[in-house]
Amino acid sequence: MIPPSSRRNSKDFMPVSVSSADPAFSAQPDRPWIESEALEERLAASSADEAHKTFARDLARDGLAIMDLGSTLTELCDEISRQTEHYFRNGVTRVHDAWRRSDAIRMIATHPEILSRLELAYGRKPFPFQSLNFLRGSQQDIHSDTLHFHAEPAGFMCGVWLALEDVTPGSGPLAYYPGSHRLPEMTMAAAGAAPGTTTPGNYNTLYGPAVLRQLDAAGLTPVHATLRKGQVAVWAANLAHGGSPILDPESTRRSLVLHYYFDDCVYFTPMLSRPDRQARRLPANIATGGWTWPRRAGRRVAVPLKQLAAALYYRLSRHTPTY
Ligand SMILES: O=C(O)CCC(=O)C(=O)O
Repeated sequence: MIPPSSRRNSKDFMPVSVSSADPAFSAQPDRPWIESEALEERLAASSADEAHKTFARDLARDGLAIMDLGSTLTELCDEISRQTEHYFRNGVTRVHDAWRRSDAIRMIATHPEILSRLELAYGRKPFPFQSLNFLRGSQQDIHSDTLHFHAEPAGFMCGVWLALEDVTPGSGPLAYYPGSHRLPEMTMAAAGAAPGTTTPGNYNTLYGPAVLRQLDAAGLTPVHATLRKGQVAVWAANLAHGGSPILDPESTRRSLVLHYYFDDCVYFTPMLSRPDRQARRLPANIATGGWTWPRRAGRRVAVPLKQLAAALYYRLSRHTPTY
């Protein structure tokens, strides 16, 4: 089901200015505007168009907002499918970072309309750092990205999901819980894991059930995003989401997920962090082909040598892991 306010058809591709004449909004906020009481004030001071403002309000209210960028995106969807088709052999259904070899993915990842909406909603400049292509429904357990990709200040991360074909109800649509982005962040420790002991095993047995209990206690229920080809869903970092079960085994559900961080933050992986050691990231920047160095208050912060070496190796190898 698509929220009614997202059923517009903005064919207009022009990037909009998100700048504001009001100096109160010229500094980088410490919280995303969508999480701030100042959102309406900020939108009132912005010259952005109504579609952008509605997008920001939807994201603030539900934790997920849908944009429809018109028919030109459907051609780009076909190009992305063409450029990634060869990966999906021998049972492969998921490809990491195909952006390294696909100019069509880089094109959507840096689409001015997506970047300008995110900048308006968050108040900092976004950059895409990772891509995932799916052939079928992912059937991923319900989770929040805050466990995997976090930032300091909190909240400056989001997921962008593009339907490369019409999503049918039996194909395992993206499932999400509107409003769940406002719940306390679920951590491995809150789910019952001893600090620094995260494994695939206790992730599945502890974290997944703890998230479902939290959602149940909050009385939240899931919605399936049966998007049309070319529609884009954006979710906030703490939104509970995953892949619903595939009911039609013959179905495909070609889709692209992009993850975005925002400038001038510290990037880290909570799942692998310990109280005494933050597992910092050196995220790729799909827009530049390089990296974006983590920063606190404008100054670079250290990234462990191991992480630096891994990022360098990954970049030089131009590896695209498949599963
Ligand atoms: O596409 C899906 O089914 C879920 C994707 C997802 O949960 C993610 O990329 O974090």
